Amino acid sequence: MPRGGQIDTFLPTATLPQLELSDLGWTDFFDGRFAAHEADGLRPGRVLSQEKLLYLVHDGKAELAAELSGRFRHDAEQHGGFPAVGDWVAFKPHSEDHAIIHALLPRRTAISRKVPGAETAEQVIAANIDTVFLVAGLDQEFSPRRIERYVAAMLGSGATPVVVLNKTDICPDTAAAVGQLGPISAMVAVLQASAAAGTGLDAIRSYVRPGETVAFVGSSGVGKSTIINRLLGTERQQTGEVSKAVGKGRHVTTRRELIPIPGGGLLMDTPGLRELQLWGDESNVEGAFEDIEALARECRFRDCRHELEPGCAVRAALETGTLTPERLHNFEKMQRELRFLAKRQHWAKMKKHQPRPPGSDSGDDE
Ligand SMILES: Nc1nc2c(ncn2[C@@H]2O[C@H](COP(=O)(O)OP(=O)(O)OP(=O)(O)O)[C@@H](O)[C@H]2O)c(=O)[nH]1
Ligand SMILES: [Mg+2]
Ligand SMILES: [Zn+2]
Repeated sequence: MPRGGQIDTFLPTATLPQLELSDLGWTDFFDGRFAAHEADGLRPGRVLSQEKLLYLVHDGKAELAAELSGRFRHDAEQHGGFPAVGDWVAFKPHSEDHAIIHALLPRRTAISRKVPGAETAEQVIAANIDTVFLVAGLDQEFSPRRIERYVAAMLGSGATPVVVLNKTDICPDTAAAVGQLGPISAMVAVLQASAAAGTGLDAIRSYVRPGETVAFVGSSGVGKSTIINRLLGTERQQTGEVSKAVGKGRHVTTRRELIPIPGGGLLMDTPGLRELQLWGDESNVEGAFEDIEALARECRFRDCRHELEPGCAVRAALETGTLTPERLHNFEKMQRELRFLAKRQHWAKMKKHQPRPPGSDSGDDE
């Protein structure tokens, strides 16, 4: 691949010090899975960032700009399976800072959603994540239902979701905000922080253990990059003013990026999500609404729709206030979405649907 232009701007100016593969998140899980590639003379590297079909890979010694081999690309176009940020790949070095990726290693965990738009395909937002911080701002954008949705969407990922309520400095009553989360706050850890005032950061930092990867996910403007800068102790990530007119962030971060911290752990910054279309099956979502599932088991009729049936425990809980109508509505909406997704997946399979390459999904990261 000729040097210059795109690649030069893609390669960061300051390269990282030498790292062990374990510093980058390599574990026994990958050892056995890499053996066959090692026999082929390939080397392992982790994808730190991606720009269309160009990947920035770190192998412990250096960062390399990498492209997919023709065969890999062809297979991925036919069957899906493009590398995502956080993935481990098997590559062949081409020159000092350029490589060809020949294979993708299986993922320990994967945070996925349906690609934005009409297409029925999975998009892996982040691979091999240990903890996913669902960041929300305690400002006028605060939405307990959105947090509930994010938690439910993460349960099937294999990563541990942790809610971070940021901007406590501008919230007059944080206890009330936590209260609005309802049963969610008993299911996952809920941290409070102010990246601006520098409070609550130690609790976040305690999840960033050597060799572990944490990702920051959430709407634009909630303070993901600001928190990351505080954790790093430098203004590495660009952050932005929230537009007063719209009350929304301006999507300052434009691509996913994995940042190894000298001394341990890796942080992933992501662009603000506008929508998180669900990908997975109903059982994942049910896990986030165990209280409603338990109530439904108490209904007199097994197929109770919680409408006009007598002996309905769900309606009884709504009347006493132990269950809020908003939470029930959110659950039912997510169930409907996943049922619809299952139908679409079925149709897509019948149509022998072909996924498109990454990078053409400008929709996320709006
Ligand atoms: N008051 C207050 N403002 C904060 C805090 N954390 C971040 N901000 C501000 O919120 C705005 C958005 O912060 P970013 O870190 O860029 O938000 P982001 O989540 O990375 O946004 P995208 O990159 O667009 O997804 C900036 O103006 C920050 O200064 C906080 O704890 N308190
Ligand atoms: Mg950002
Ligand atoms: Zn019922």
